Amino acid sequence: MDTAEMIREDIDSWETVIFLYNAALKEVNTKLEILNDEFRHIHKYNPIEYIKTRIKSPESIVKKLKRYGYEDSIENMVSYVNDIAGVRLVCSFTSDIYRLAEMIGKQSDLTVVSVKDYIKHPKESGYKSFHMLVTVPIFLSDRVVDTKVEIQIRTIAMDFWASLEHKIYYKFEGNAPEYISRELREAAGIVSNLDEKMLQLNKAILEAKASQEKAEKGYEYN
Ligand code: 0O2
Repeated sequence: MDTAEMIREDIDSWETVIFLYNAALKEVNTKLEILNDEFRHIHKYNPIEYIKTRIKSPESIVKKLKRYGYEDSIENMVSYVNDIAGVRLVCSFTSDIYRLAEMIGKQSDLTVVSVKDYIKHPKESGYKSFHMLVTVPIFLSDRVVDTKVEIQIRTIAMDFWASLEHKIYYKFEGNAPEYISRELREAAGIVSNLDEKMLQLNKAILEAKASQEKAEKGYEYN
């Protein structure tokens, strides 16, 4: 059963819906923490720098429904607003993003509904991030409800840009002067260059460390 079916059956209160989305956030958050811990345990490396979770505000939900041309009802909200429960994974390098997306895709109790790769295909604004819409089963006392969660995966640099751009855009309510949009796109380009530079540097550091270790081992045997 999904959230919309559950609402059609009997439950139509805002509190119940928010309870479900909160439960879904907890499930996904715990899952991601375990994946991160396992990765650290095996590879001595953290792919996730930090995790943020949020429930979309009622004002933003209503705005989105209006933008899509739907009336504001609980049924429309669970059917058409996919990011009511949102998890943001922030990592160091772009390579971590795809590694995490693959790990999430392999979780047998998560269903990947859709994927949007705004890293390979950035938005007009310059926005970059990897989005996955998943459903997670929430086990209640008498039923199981598949609940949607949007997972956004991005680097620290992408997160820095997106957070500031979001604030600036909100100040203009989407109608920023052209030169501001242009400069934000330019800043997004700088962020991409920085991400690329840090990725290359990290590769160089790992290679240098590996050859140093190899040389030290060789020295021990002689
Ligand atoms: P907030 O405040 O973060 O909740 P869909 O969800 O598929 O029906 P939508 O909304 O176009 O359609 O989905 P998309 O493109 O996956 O974007 C959803 C979220 O991604 C946004 O939620 C933002 O969090 C983020 N996002 C998308 N585009 C941009 C952008 O240009 N700049 C920034 N800073 N963030 C962006 P909300 O509802 O807009 O906001």
